[in-house]
Amino acid sequence: MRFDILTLFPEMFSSPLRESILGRAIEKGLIHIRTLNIRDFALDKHQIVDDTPYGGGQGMVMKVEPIARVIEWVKSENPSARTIYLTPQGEQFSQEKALELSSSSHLILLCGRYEGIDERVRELFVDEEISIGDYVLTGGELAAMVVIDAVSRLLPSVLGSDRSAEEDSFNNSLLEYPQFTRPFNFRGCCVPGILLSGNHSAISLWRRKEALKRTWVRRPDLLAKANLSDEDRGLLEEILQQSKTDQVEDGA
Ligand code: 4GX
Repeated sequence: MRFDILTLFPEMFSSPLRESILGRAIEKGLIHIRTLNIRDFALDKHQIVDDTPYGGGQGMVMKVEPIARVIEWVKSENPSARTIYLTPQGEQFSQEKALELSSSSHLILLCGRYEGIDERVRELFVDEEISIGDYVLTGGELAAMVVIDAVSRLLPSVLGSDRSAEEDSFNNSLLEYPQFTRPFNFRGCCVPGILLSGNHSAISLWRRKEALKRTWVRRPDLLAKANLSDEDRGLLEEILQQSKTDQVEDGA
């Protein structure tokens, strides 16, 4: 899969996407990430990429021509590349969206700065707008990195064979159970005994119950959407009963 990032700050992408799992995916040729500096596509002597807004108001707006030229340049290589603009006005990014994008072969990620881009870029060149959440960043660069990271790890053989993206929380729509590794006792805080029992079916059941408990407490919205088995419902009933006894014991 290929990602072309259109940005005024290509340096921001050098380290974060080249470490660890994504670094190995690039080495193995599973993903290709290229940054294109929008400024290089400005034709005037000073390579100007922004200008004051028509109608007045504060700040600067990114000009249409350099962005049009860089997108047309990428599209001349591959007309089927999909152009995504990162903006708080876009569709909220999610695991489901990441999965959908992972079936594309070529994404163009447009990173805006200042007060945004000239509206005609959207009208003429943008296929899709994505927001990574309801907060305001200084530019679309970090949002593009979030999208690339979440999409890349869903590609076959990017995550090692020991771990499939399929098993993740959100795919089975529950939060994950708590994990422990050595030492057994850290400052008097011990690992739950069941995990040392060697009883694999009991361990699976404990983990499922902990995942349900955590989701019920922290993300009841996810629980409502989850596909629960009869066993899950039984465990949830136990969790509910247990929390009631705990409340009585606490004098709540
Ligand atoms: N999820 N930003 C875009 C420029 C901008 C300003 C005004 C449109 C209108 C963001 C996010 C995000 C900051 C990227 C502002 N564009 N992107 N940029 N949240 O905050 O994706």
